[in-house]
Amino acid sequence: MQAQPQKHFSTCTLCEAMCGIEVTTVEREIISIAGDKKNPFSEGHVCPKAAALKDLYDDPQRLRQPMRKTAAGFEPISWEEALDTVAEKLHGIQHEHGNDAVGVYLGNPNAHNMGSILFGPYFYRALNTHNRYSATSVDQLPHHIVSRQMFGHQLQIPIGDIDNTDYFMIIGGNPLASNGSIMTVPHIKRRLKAIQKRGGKVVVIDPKKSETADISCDHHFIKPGSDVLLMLAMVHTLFAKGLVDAAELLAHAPDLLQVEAYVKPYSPERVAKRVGISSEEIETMVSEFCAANSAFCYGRMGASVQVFGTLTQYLIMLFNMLTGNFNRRGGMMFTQPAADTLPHSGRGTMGKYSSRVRNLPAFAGEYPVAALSEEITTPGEGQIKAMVIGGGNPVLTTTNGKQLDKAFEQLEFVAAVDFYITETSRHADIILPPVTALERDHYDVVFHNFAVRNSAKFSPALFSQPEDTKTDWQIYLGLAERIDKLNGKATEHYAKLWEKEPIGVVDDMLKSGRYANGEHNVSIQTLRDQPHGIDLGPLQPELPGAIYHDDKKISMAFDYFMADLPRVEQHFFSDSSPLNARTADTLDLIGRRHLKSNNSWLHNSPRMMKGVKSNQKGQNPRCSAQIHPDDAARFNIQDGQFITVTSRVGQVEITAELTEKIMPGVISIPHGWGHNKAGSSWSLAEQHSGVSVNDLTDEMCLDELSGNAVLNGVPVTIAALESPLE
Ligand SMILES: Nc1nc2c(c(=O)[nH]1)N[C@H]1C(S)=C(S)[C@@H](COP(=O)(O)OP(=O)(O)OC[C@H]3O[C@@H](n4cnc5c(=O)[nH]c(N)nc54)[C@H](O)[C@@H]3O)O[C@H]1N2
Ligand SMILES: Nc1nc2c(c(=O)[nH]1)N[C@H]1C(S)=C(S)[C@@H](COP(=O)(O)OP(=O)(O)OC[C@H]3O[C@@H](n4cnc5c(=O)[nH]c(N)nc54)[C@H](O)[C@@H]3O)O[C@H]1N2
Ligand code: SF4
Ligand SMILES: [Mo]
Repeated sequence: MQAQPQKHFSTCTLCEAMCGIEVTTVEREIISIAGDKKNPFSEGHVCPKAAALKDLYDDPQRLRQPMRKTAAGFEPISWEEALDTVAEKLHGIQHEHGNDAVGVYLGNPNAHNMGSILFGPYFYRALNTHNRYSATSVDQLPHHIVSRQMFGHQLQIPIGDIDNTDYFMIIGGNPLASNGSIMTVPHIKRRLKAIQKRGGKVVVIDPKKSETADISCDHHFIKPGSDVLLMLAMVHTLFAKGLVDAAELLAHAPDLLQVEAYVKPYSPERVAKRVGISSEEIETMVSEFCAANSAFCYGRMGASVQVFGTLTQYLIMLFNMLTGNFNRRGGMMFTQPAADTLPHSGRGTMGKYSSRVRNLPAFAGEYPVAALSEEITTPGEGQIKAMVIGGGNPVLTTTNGKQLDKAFEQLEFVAAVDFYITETSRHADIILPPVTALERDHYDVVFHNFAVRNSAKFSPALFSQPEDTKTDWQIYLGLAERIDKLNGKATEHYAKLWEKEPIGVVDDMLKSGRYANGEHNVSIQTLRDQPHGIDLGPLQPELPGAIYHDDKKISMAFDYFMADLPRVEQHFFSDSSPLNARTADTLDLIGRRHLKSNNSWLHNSPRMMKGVKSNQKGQNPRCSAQIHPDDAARFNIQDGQFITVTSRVGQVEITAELTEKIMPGVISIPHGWGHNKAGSSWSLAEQHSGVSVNDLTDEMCLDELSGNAVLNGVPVTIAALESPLE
C-alpha cells in the first residue's frame, strides 16, 4: 500500500519571525512547505526562505554522520567514537594547559534552537573556561548591556507595539529583508502599511534607501556611525523645545530628567554636518514624533554594530522614555511570554574580568569575538589551544575573518557542531552533525520573548528520531557528561536530564508560567492539542513588575553610559578626530541583507540560489559593492566593473553596482559570502562564492564600551581594476 501524505504544523526557525508552516510529508520525505494560515501569530506568512528548510533536509552534501579529519580528507566515524574523542581531547588539553586553553564559539542558529539554549550550558559548565565567544558581539551585544543596566536583566528588552503605534522610527534596521530582529514580527510589510493606512507614519534613517525605506513615508540618509550624534541631538531637542513628557514614568525612573545636563552640548546645529541630516530636519522629526498619539523609535543591527553602538541604543531607549512612549500601548513594552526563561537565565554579569591580551570586557561570561584570534595566537598562560565551534561560521561572519582563518590553523584540536563542512568547520578534527531544524522538537524559548504579540506554539519533530542521529542538545549533553566524568565529577544528575529532555524543561516553565491556569491552561500537552499555536493577546504595560533591579526602578546608569561622551567629543569634534585623518577618497563601508540569504549559509540551497548568475570566479550580483553614481564617476568606475576595495586589514575584488539608493560616500557589501576556501562541502555555494566583506572589517575597531564589533562605517578606499576578471 502506498504511504499517505501527512500534514504537520511546524515553525520556521531560520529567522526571528517564527512563521508557522504547513509541512507535507510522505514517510520520511518532505514534499512541500507552505505558510500555515491558521497560525494565529503569523497568519500564513512565509518568506522564500521557508522552502530552504526542505533543501537543507534533502541536501546530499549535508553531513549525516560524525566525521574525522585524516590525511586523505574527512572520513565517517561512529557517534560513540566521535564524542569520546572530542571529550578526551578537550579534557587532555585542559589538564595540560588549564581550563582557558579550550575556547568555544557559538553562532546565531543556536538562538533558534531550544535544545542548544537549554542544554548547551551544561557543556560550557563542564568546560569551565573563560574563553567563550559568540555571534552576540558582532550583533546585539549593546541591547543586552542596555537592558542589563537599565532594567536589571540582559534579556528584558522592550519591544515596539507595531500594531497600535502611530509613528514608527527605524534606525539601522531593514525588516523588509531581515523580517525583523529583536522584534519578532511576521507580515512586516502588511504591518508597516497598516500604520500608514491608519494615518500614522513610518520613518527610516539609513545610509541606504532600503527596501523598508521604499515603502515608508520618510527616509533620511545618515552618515554611517553617526547615529549617536543624531540621538544626542534628538534628546537635546526634547528639552530645548519643552517636549519632554515623562511625568508618568518618573515614578519608575526617578533620575530620568537628569539626562538634560548630558545632552546640552549636542544641539542639532552642532551635529548636523557630522550626521548628514540638517538641523531643521532633525527638529521636524522630533516634533512629529512627539505630536503623534503614540510612537516608538527602534534601533537595530545597523545602529548596534558601529563605533558608539551601545550609547546609541541607550539614547534610543531614553528618547522613548522622555517622549512618554515607554510602557504604554503603541509605544514600547515588555512581553509576557508563556515560558519565561528570564528567572532561569543569567542577568548578565559585567565588569568581573576581561580578556587576556587586549583587556576587552567580558559580558555574561563571554568575551567580544574581536579578541578571538589574538587569544589563539598570543603565547602565554591562558592561550587558546583548542576550539569548539557550534552552529557558527566565524571565518566569514566576524571581523578580520581572514586572520581568524589563519589563527585556527595553529590550534591543536578543533571540534565543530555543524552539519556542513564550512569555511570554519573545515578546520575541525572532528565534526559532530546534528539533525536539521524540522527533525527536532521546537518551542521558541528566545523569540516569544521578543515578539510583538504574546503567543505560544509547540512544534514536534516531523519524524521519530533514527537511532544513529543526534540533536544539538544530545551532542552537548553527551560531551558534558563525558567531560565531567573525566574530571572525576559526579554525573548521576545526567540521567534525569536525558529523561527530561529540553521539552520537559519548557513544560515546567509553561506550567509555572502566567498562562498555566484559567482560560489558556498552557502546557506542552495543551499545545499539542492546538497544533497551530495559540494567541495570548497584545503586549501589556508592566511596570514595575518587569524590572529586575532590587529596588524595582529603571536605572539610568549614567556613570556607565555617559562616561562614553568624552570619547564622542574626541571622535567627532576634536582636532585629533580619526575622521579628520580620512581623505576625500575614503568611503564608509556598510552591510546589507538579502531575503534569500541567511548570514553565511543557505548559499548551498538550490531554491535560494535559483537564477543567480555567477562568473567563473563566483562573482555574483547578490554579492556586489553598491556605490553611488557620483562616487563611481569620481573613481571612473562603470556599473558592473570589477573594483578593489581596501581597508586597514585587507582587500577584496568585487563587482561594482551603481545605485542612487546608496548615500554618496558610502559603499555596501553584504556579509556571509566568500565560499572560495578549499575544503568546504558546499559545492553550489562555491560556484557562487562571492567575497567575504569580513576580510575588510577590522578587529581592532570596536564600540569600546561593549567590545561589540564595528561592521558599519569601516573606512575603505576603492579603485577600478584595470584588467577586469573574466
Ligand atoms: N560584515 C558583517 N558581518 C556580520 C553581519 C553583518 O551584518 N555584516 N551580521 C552579523 C550577525 S547579525 C550575525 S548573527 C552573525 C552570524 O554569524 P554566525 O553565527 O557565525 O554565522 P551563521 O552564518 O549564522 O552560521 C551558521 C552555521 O551554523 C550551521 N547551522 C545551521 N543550523 C544549525 C543547527 O541547527 N545546529 C548547528 N549546530 N549548526 C547549524 C550552518 O551550517 C552554518 O555553518 O554574522 C555577523 N556578521
Ligand atoms: N534574509 C535574511 N534575514 C535575516 C538575516 C539574514 O542574513 N538574511 N539575518 C538575521 C539576523 S542574524 C539578524 S541580526 C537580523 C538583522 O536585521 P536588521 O537589524 O533589520 O538588519 P539589516 O537587514 O542588516 O539592516 C540593517 C540596516 O542598517 C543600515 N545601516 C548600516 N549602517 C548604518 C548606520 O551607520 N546607521 C544607520 N542608521 N543605519 C545603518 C543598513 O543600510 C541596513 O539597511 O536579520 C535576521 N534576518
Ligand atoms: S520570515 Fe521567512 S525565514 Fe523568517 S521565519 Fe518566516 S519563513 Fe522563516
Ligand atoms: Mo544576528
